[in-house]
Amino acid sequence: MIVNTELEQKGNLFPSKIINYKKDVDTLHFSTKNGVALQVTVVRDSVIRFRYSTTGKFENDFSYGVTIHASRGYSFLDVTEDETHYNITTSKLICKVEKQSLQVSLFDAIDNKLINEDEIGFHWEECYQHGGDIVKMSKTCQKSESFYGLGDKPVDVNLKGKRFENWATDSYAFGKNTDPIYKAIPFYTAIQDNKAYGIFFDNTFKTSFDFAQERRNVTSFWAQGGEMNYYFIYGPQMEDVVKNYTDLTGKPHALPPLWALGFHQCKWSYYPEANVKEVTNTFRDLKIPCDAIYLDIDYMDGFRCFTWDKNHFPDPKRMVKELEDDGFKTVVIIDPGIKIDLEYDVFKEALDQDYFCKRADGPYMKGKVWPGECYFPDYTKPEVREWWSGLFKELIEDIGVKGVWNDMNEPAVMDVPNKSFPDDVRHDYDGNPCSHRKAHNIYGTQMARATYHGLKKYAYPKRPFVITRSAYSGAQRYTSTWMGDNIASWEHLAIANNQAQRMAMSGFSFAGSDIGGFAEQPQGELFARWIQLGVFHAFCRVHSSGDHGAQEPWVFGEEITDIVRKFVELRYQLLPYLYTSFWKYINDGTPILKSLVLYDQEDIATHYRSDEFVYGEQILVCPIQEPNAKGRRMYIPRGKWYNFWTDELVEGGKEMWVDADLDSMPMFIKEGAVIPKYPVQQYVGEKKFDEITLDVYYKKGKESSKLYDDAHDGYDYKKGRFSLRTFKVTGKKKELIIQQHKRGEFNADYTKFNMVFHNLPFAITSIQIDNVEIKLENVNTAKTQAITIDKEFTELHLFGK
Ligand code: MIG
Repeated sequence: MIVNTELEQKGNLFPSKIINYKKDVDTLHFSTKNGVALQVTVVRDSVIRFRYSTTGKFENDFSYGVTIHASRGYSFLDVTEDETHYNITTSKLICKVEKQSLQVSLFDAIDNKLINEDEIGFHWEECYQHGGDIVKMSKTCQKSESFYGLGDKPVDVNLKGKRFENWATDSYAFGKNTDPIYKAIPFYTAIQDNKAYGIFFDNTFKTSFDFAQERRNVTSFWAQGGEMNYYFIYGPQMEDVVKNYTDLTGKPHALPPLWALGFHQCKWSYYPEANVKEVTNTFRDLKIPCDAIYLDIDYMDGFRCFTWDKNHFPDPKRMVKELEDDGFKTVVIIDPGIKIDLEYDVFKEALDQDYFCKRADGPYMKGKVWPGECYFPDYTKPEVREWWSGLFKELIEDIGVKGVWNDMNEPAVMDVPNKSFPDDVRHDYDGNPCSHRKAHNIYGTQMARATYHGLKKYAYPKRPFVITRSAYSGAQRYTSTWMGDNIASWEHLAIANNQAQRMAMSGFSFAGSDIGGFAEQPQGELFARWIQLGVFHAFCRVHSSGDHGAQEPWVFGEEITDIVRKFVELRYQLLPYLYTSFWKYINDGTPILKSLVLYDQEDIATHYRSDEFVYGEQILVCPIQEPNAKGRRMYIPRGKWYNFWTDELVEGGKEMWVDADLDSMPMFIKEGAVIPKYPVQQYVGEKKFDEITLDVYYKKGKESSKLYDDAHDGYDYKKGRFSLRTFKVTGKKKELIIQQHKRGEFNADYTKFNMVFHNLPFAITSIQIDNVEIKLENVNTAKTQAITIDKEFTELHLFGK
């Protein structure tokens, strides 16, 4: 139950008038007559941090959420004072702090329009039970205002009218609107009057957000402890808000290895070895591309982390090698619970070194998980993380496992009502000792972080791959994620769609759901529709509990197998497009999926759309989320789009019916786009190819597209060994020009581009490559017009009549 005394204002305390003000470089310090202190820090021109203390003293300024790599610095800062306010002006924002009440309002520095203002503003309630305060913030909500973000919430895209809580929770078979679930990402973006701003409430205690639910005109957020400490991030474009938030909390430290963007197959559990091989062999026999196979908890000896059940897996190193020779990377699960067993070296070592979490009065935190009674490492202690990283040496370096899957790290505990640690458990919190109330939401992220460092070290010179269930803001720096235990139902297909979009707009693009559903079993039709959605999520994995039968792509009959193959092949063809989108994400925080509101906020018709999204920047996708459908109505955002399957050109800015039998799905390409495609491979790196395809979609006018490439693994790309190509398309009535700009030192194996032209409105009469006319026999005019040319061209010019 969320307790907010907002309405009654019972027990609420408020700042009084400002009596002191001091400026210290980028930070303004205010203090009030009743001892409240406010620090306003200008992080960037469009990012301002607000930090309040009710005692006049601040805690040690430490955050797991904000990265040390965050950009800092502003181009302009000016502070003035008038009778009623202090006015802080940057090149993007004007922030006014009211002298009598400490209330804050923020304006666009260019047009002076109000963006957001405090309602009551900062206030608090004393927390008699635990000490400290319940810190609260309330802001005015404008009539037309909409809200987005908050990580994994299983709800429609627009959050207006709803209230949420952040407390990482193991939520087996959660449903639509279940709250909270696995993650705690206290960040949202709001849009009003075409101005988008974000709020990142960097507080790891239990936090709550109310988006005009309790009162129509008020948005509020509060925490059960800690500081009122939030970042105000101005756009005015939503995409810029998301980018700035991602910059603040961190982009992934490295690109994933390309295989991690392939298709993954998982189940609880594949064992023994023969069963694993049967699955992988069937993928190859049926020619369904796949790059990764997962081992769930049963591979271990009695669920002891870092051990193997030698009956089922007599020689893991050999097996992993054989799988790898067949193009499969092995990913294994590792949970936080360490079995209490004095014969077990991992347990013994952690006990001897004092690495386990303890209760307030000293005893160990004991909890039941899969191995039985367990103790749990305190991953919030640097020394413990270091030790944990080291445990991966054998698994990664020797056995050859390529990825690690961190589960149960909310942390989840069985057979207790709150499903987790009790509040009094102590944590180091990197030298800021605290109780579980403060460390709970960050526990999973710190585990994934320690795992990531282990893999990074022992997989070197290859890139690590980690996946986590629980996460706090910033976890995206280290790991990918999935949404936990969903259900094989049509409703959950829609939830998966919304969660992936929501995660992307919460700075965490490397995400996906258990395709087909974890609990229960899908019918073939649902499985096929879910695959169609899943191939457009950066993390693409089939997983199920196995309780209700098999969930491999071939168990639903031939028709479904063929549809699955078709869409997984499409994913593999589009890998260079996804990889380029991932590069944009790690480069400047651009989310890989864009909900329509993020794609075009100015068009208010997008503000309540939940189903459609843009994959990368130029592919519009809308999954079919109902049985027996022959198509669906969907909203096409403004601009012109080509139906991917028919090349029919449609004008957006309206809702329309789109045909999509079971073997198809609504998919559109933005006009002018150049979409790179690989040949189909059964796994990443299976083939060396001499050419790749560039699908060019004619546009009258201009459009620019990018193609990023590198060695697909390793770190040479960080030293300049990457290739970035920009294709500028200019279409005229009877001409099409494609100019290529190249950057970077990497040279891919392929030497040619097969240029395929879609919907040229003219018949080609001549072609020039870098001003040299080429023979027309070389043009394949069969269906679409195509031509194969050297990849190093600078300008391709088509003339027609
Ligand atoms: O209590 O490892 O969400 O993906 O297969 C269940 C067994 C523990 C929960 C994970 C799920 C995984 C399962 N785990």
